[in-house]
Amino acid sequence: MKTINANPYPWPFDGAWSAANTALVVIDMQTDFCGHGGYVDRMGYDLSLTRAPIAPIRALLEAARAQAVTVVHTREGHRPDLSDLPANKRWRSRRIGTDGVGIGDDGPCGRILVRGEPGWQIIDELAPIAGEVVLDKPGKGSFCATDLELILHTRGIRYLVLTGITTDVCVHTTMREANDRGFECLIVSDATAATDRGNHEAALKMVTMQGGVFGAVAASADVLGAWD
Ligand code: C5J
Repeated sequence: MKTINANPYPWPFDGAWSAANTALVVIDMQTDFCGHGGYVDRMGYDLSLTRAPIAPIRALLEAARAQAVTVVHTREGHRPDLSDLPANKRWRSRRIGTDGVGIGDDGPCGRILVRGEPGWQIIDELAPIAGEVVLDKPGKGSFCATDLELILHTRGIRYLVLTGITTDVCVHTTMREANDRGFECLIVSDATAATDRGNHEAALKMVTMQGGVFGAVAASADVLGAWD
């Protein structure tokens, strides 16, 4: 694969990525974050923001599948008995909006961010196919309380291309966790989004500080060009 024209350095740093040692990570493209009646919609945020990366992610998924690049899909959610839902996470989530409804409570798409509920499902447009890794996580980062690190090491993966929502929360937390574990990370600017445009832009900018403190940033067109 070709080195990508990324910011602040051509990615990856050593040019040594290949289909075999790279994973495309698609974070939390669930109805609760980008679908009508889901958690983000109920909180009153502009859904067009979190839906914007759907088409770029689809293009990256198609390219990754064609090249046999490992694909990892994550889903944020909690056990139905809420035994893995910290009290402060639930309490904070209930403060948004006027009805006191938050994570674990009933909404139009079932219980919010609860495993197995309609709102928790990955949207149809980006549904995983057989053989792809689907990872359930109770937190914002994909490495906390999951077997992601073990799966990546078992497959010999050292390079991560990060997509999904939201840029400033689950994508950034995952990128930071991965970077600290020695993975070389690229975040795809138009294949990620936040509930606030300024936060999206700030999160991307943070990556580029200190010579690329967490990795680098590139547009999906540049990733696709390198995968051709
Ligand atoms: C949030 C996420 N924002 N997937 N989750 O609560 O970023």
